Amino acid sequence: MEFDLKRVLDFEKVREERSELLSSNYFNAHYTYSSVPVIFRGSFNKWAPGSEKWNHEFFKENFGHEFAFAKRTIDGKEEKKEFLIADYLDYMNYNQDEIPFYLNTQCHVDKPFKKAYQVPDFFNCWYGAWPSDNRKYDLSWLYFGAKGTFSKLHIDVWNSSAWNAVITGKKLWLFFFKDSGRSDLQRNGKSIQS
Ligand SMILES: O=C(O)CCC(=O)C(=O)O
Repeated sequence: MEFDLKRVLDFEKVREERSELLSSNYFNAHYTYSSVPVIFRGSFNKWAPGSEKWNHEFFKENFGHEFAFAKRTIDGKEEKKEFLIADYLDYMNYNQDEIPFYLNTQCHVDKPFKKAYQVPDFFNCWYGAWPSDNRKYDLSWLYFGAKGTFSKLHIDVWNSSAWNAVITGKKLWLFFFKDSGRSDLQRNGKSIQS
């Protein structure tokens, strides 16, 4: 898919920070409450010591035996397919699909893996601080994506904000600011006005 990035991205608004230098007050004022995306380069391996070893083989060994659903949308029609995660990791490398399936899973949330990374204090929120028994969802996902996979333009569940770490590969995010004039943002599958 070809994008004219200069037309859709407003690079001026995307800031970079050093996570070890940030206080929660500063982060909330500059990013959370003002809905501004921010990039932390090279920080994840400090939050998750050892994560440089989290490659396909690592995920195969730890989660390969789990099943998860992958989705894709072709001509507006969503298809869903269940994969053994080990098979999906092979599919990532060898599939020839024009629009490949994109898999996400929460199979890590009850496992020791969830403790393999520490999130900085400034990402804490009241929902995450609740005991897990009281929470309807654990808002944490692992995404495995073959080249060319994508998520549709959306607003996150409950209008929440998210942090994402790219563990291997490359990922492109497109953010549309409230004043961008886009009226096709999706919430719960329904179009909403931006
Ligand atoms: O990584 C993706 O494709 C989607 C991630 C997402 O929706 C999120 O982090 O809120």
